[in-house]
Amino acid sequence: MKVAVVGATGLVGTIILKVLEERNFPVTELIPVASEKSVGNKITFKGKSYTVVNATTAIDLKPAIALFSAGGETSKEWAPKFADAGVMVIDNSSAWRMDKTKKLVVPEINANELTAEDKIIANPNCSTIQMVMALAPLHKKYQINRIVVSTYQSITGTGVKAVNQLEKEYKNEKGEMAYPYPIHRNAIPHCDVFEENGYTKEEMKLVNETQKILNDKSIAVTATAIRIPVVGGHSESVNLEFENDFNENEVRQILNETPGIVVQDNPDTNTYPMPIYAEGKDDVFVGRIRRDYSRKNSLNMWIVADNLRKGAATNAVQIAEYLVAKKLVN
Ligand code: 2RA
Repeated sequence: MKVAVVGATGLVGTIILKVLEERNFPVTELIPVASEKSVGNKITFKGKSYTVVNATTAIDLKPAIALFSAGGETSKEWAPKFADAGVMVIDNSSAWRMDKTKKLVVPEINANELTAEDKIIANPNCSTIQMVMALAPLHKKYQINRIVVSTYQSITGTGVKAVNQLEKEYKNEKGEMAYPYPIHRNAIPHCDVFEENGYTKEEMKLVNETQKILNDKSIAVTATAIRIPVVGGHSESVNLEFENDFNENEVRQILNETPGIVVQDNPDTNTYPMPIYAEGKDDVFVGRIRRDYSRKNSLNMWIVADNLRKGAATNAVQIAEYLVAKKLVN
């Protein structure tokens, strides 16, 4: 199968290529796509060298699937052009996520909604993916009424510029700033841009995307997204209020039995998820599961995942795997 990776030279694009190789996705020909400044560069994939091309050339090469991770503007312009050429697009930007005509997919939760007519499929935001992975089975069992989430997000979510800023600050050197403030020895309560309502786009993604993926606008969600000087993954402190009461061990059992979830939860042995150990893995790790005694039918938990993998690249490749498995793509 001819597969295009649009944004192949970026942080997530590079991980998409790695995941495609690791999972032995049936790529017969890779079409790495990037901006004009990278056209002509070479990329090695499965031991073979490929030349980076621009989007126009990529369409002419007729890929079956195009995995996009090139920002919202590029997706808005080029995803429809790829789709009009018969290519199934899986887009990692926020461009199409809240479009009523587009599916927003975490394969373990709602891949079954996909049809061959879905030519542009939206990959949810990283912090949303890891949260709904844990919440979907609990919503099904206990009906979630309210979610209060605080995220502690890796700088890799911002990209190479942020990683460079932290490295420079760590060495006490001056460099390009990805954030309005130092990130070393700091926590910045500002992920993405502020909206009129005082929340950031990142926080509103957690609200809107969660309701869309769980297909339930009655779920009340409020979020605070924090950037911290960590590289391995995003962490989330989540407080849930259910319609129905629950049993904590039953919650652990439900999560343990959910594909893609690993429960790490034993205070006696200091066992709980941490980004340093989640890095490079595709699972979503859940721990610190405990009743919130201050409120009826309420539960606290801690959720950690590698934001570049299950939060982006792996989820996108899993969508592509679903399309192939269900013969929704030629
Ligand atoms: C972030 N989730 O972490 C956003 C985009 N990757 O910055």
